[in-house]
Amino acid sequence: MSQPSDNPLAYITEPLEFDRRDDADVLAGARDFRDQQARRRTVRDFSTRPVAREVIETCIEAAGGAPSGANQQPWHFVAISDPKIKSRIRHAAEEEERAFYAGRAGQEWLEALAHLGTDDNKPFLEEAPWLIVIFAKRWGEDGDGHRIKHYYVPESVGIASGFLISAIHRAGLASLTHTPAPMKFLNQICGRPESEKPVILLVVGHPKQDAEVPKITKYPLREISSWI
Ligand code: IYR
Repeated sequence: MSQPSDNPLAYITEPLEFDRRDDADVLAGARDFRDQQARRRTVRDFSTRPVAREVIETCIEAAGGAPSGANQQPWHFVAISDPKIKSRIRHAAEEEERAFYAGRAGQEWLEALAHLGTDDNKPFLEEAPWLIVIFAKRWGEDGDGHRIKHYYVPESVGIASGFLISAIHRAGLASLTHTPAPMKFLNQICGRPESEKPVILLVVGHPKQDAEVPKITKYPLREISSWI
């Protein structure tokens, strides 16, 4: 193990903790995860059944394990279960969405969405037990209020969001990646600074009994990959 030093560019290591597996186990693990992920669906019919805060905390910890540019971890998660705040978010989101569906989106976008059956009515923002707003920290700050440049912010936050969605699915819960546009109102409601940009409003909970989802298909391996 290398020793700490006063050099700010010093590189300190620790032994890698790693589960080493035989080839059959590696393949079984890959298949297992693929099959598990294939059962994830974006859900819009949420039950009001509560979910313990500890579950959400644990899933956010999993998201925080994502890789990020220069390990700057340029994300912040605001978890909301307060019904009054959820109601404010619903009303603010629906206001934006009314304008979106009434024409701001443009014909091409509305046509692309038509098969998902979405509209400006967002009852899940009040019905689901948790909303998690994922913020991207566009820049950091040192102790003196100077800006610190962050690197690969959209990529890092996208990866962490994927970790979070997978953690929620693995826990046996459903989620919806909701993106009211614009979503600047979330800075104000969540009390987050200008340096942070809300990127996803993740709705989390149990699906309603008899929930329905749009009938969609995923592209097969040969269409999403090339092999060299
Ligand atoms: N934000 C809107 C519209 C919407 C946009 C895309 I791209 C989607 O994949 C789904 C919906 C809404 O949430 O209804």
